[in-house]
Amino acid sequence: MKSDLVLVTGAGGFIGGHLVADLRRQGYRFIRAVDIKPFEDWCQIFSGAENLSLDLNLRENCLRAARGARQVYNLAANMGGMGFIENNKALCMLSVLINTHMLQAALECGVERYFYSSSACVYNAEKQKRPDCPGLKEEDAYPAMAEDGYGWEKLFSERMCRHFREDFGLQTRVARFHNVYGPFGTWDGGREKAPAAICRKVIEAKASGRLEIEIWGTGERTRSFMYVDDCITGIGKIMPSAILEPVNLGSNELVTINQLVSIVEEIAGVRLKRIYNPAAPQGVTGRNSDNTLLRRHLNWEPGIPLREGLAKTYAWIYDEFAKRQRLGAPLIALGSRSRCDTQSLWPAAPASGSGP
Ligand code: NAD
Ligand code: GDC
Repeated sequence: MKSDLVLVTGAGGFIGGHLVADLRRQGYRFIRAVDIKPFEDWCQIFSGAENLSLDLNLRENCLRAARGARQVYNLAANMGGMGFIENNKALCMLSVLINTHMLQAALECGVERYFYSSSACVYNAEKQKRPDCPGLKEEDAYPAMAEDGYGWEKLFSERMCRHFREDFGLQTRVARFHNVYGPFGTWDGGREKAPAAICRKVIEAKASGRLEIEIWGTGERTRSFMYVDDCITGIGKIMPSAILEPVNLGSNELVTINQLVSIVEEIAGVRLKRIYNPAAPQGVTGRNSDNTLLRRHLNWEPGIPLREGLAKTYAWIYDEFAKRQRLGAPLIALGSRSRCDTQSLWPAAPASGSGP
């Protein structure tokens, strides 16, 4: 019902902000948007929503957030790209407090439907050892060997959603997101994922005139990247569905990181010298989404082409970068700052290093 109170946690984040925007477009009149960040740090904020800045690690805050809600979309988590999750394993696991307390609160408050954003990081690492590995099917999460820290927490919380449904009757739905990108996503500071990071680095190279780009690893690892509009469409289809078990929500357009860089260079109209940094975080060797189960249930799967999504993402990051410049963050400082950020986490690439 459009008159239901709908709770979105992590609403100050990338996907949460797009979800609140979509719920408003659908005509939901009572949306409670919750995030730990102060409002000025929210990616998107809407005056028509009830916006709360609360720490959902705390049980009492989860009860306050869930009170009166009929639907809950629980997206709040401490997360980021490989540069973040590889260096913050304990912090990522502490998201279990949010997920545990949110499930308890949803049950106590009589929530009717509960969505949980899991991740492709739950998948067994052994199934992701080759760049050309087959798309991951849902059963490939077992035997379990998830991404250290973050992936194990996501897998544990998936199972808690299942047992809250089986034992207590809370109607939970779980989707495993595969690397989501788009406007309003984090694009610098260390939590960014590859698509936004590469866009930023290309923009910085063009703006500084230093026509080179540092690429983590060899550039030959593979991923699929899902544009945020597909993610939001998928959430909207999975929530009311009868899909009881965790289901992939990801693109199946597989690319190497080198191909990702080439697409962004083509969008930017520039060719850069590629400097490969094998000491930087790389994650699994190959990962793609098998959407057989999603298609069977929904007769739909993500389909926005990477080139199309990257063009919109590049344009948005370019505007954000230009705004920041106008605010006086001198280019070279910004360049050195982001390079410094990279070096602070692991040794820089050898100066003369060049990839394959
Ligand atoms: P994000 O970091 O932009 O959003 C997460 C939000 O949760 C942040 O705004 C953060 O402030 C908030 N949060 C963290 N701890 C909190 C707390 N204790 N109380 C309240 N709010 C808290 O990330 P995102 O990309 O929007 O991801 C949303 C969800 O989707 C997360 O659960 C993430 O693990 C999952 N996911 C995302 C991707 C992706 O590629 N973006 C992939 C797989 C899974
Ligand atoms: O960070 P990420 O997008 O996360 O990295 C993808 C690949 O891109 C890695 O091999 C990484 O080494 C490479 N890469 C090259 N240059 C760069 O400058 C860069 N920055 C980044 N970040 N990567 C670079 C993600 C998790 C998410 C989420 C998704 C689910 O792992 O970080 O939290 O769970 O998976 O699909 P990725 O795809 O390994």
